[in-house]
Amino acid sequence: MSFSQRKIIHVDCDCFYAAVEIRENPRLRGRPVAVGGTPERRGVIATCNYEAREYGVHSAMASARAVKLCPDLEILRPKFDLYKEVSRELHQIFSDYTGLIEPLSLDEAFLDVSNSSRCHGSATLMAREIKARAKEKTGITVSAGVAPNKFLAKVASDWNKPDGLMVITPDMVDEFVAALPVKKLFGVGKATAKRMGKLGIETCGDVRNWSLIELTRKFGIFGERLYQLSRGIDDRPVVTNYRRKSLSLEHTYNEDLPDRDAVIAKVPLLVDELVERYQRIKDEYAITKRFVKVKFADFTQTTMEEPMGQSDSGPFDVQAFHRLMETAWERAEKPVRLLGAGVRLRDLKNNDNAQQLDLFPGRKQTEAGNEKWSV
Ligand code: DCP
Ligand code: MG
Repeated sequence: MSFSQRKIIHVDCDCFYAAVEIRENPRLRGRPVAVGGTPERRGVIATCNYEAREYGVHSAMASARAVKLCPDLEILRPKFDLYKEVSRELHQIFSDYTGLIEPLSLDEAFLDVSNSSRCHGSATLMAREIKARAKEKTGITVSAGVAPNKFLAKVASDWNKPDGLMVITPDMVDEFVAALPVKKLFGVGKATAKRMGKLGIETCGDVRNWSLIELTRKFGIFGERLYQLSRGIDDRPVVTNYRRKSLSLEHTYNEDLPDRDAVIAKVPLLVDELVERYQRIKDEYAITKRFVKVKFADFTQTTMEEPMGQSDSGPFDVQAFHRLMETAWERAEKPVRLLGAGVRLRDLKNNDNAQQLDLFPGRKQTEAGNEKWSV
C-alpha cells in the first residue's frame, strides 16, 4: 500500500487532566478549572478547561498569573495515577481498531487504521465510534482527526476542538494545505514563523513559491521538511514502540536561588533523584551523556550537555554535574527559579524507532518540533 493511501486517526482528549478532574467532581462543571501547582509554591498550570481558557489561562502559565486573570479559578493538584488509568482505558478502545498505535502522551495517539476492517474500513466511522465509546467509558470528550498522514491528522484533530471530528480526505489535501498557516506546521515555532513572515510566507501556499534549494538555503535541513509539508506530504510511519531518548527531572524552587553556591547546593539532590529514576529502567537503557537545565528568574533558560568522561566516577558523578551546572549558570549569573538534570539514553533493546519522550514536565514547543512529555 502506498503512503498516500494510508488512513491515520489522531486522537487528542479535550483539556485532559481538567476533564478527568471534573468527571470526578461534577460540582466543578461549568466553572473555570485548572490542574497544576499552587501560586504560593510558584507552580505552573498543566492544563485548564475551556471555561478558564476564556480568561486567557493556558498550559505552562505561572499559576499566580492565571489567578490574576481569573480570580475564581480552581487549581487542583494533579493525580497522575488517575490520568494513567483513563489513558489505559482509552488505549483499550483504540486497540479494538488497530494494533498500530503510537502514543504521544497520556491523552494523545496516532492510529494507523489503513488495514482495519472495522466499520467497513471507514476511518471516519471508526473515529466517530472511538469518540462515542471514549465518552461512554471514560466520561471525557476526545477530538479526532482523520487524514492520509500524521501531520494532517494532527492538524485535523485540533481543528474543531473540543469534541471535534475533522476528516481530510486525499482529494482535499491540496487545497486544505495551501490555505494552512505555516504556524500550524509541525516544527514551526514562534521564531521560525516570524522569520517566515518577514519573507512574506504566511501560508503553506506561500511556501510552495519557494524552490527546495531556496528553502534549504534559508532554513537548513528543515527546508526540505517545509517543502514536503507545504505540499501535504508526510511519510512518517505510525511507530508502535515508543522508546525513551532521555531521562530527566526538574525542580521549580519556592524562592529564587540567589547565587552560585545556592545553585550548586541543589545538585546532589537532583542527581540522587535522577539515579533513583534511572534504577527503574537501567536494564533497558545505557547512558551516553548528561545534561542540565537552568531557568533564570526572568524566565530565560539555558541547557548544557556533555558526554561521559573517562575520569568520571560514573554517569551520575556529582562533581561532573556540579561543573556542568556551574558553567550553565555562568552564562547569565542571575537568580534561578528552576534547575533540571538529565541523561541521554541509548536503547539497549531496540535501537530503531527511538523517539523522544522527554521527561521534563511541561510541553516544549521547539523549533525542531513538538515534543510531548510524560512523568
Ligand atoms: N500538559 C502539561 N503541561 C503542558 C501541556 C500539557 O502538564 N505544558 C498535560 C495536561 C494536559 C495533557 O498534558 O491535560 C494533555 O496535553 P494537551 O496539550 O493535549 O492539552 P489538553 O488535553 O489539556 O487540552 P486540549 O483540549 O487543547 O488538547
Ligand atoms: Mg489534549
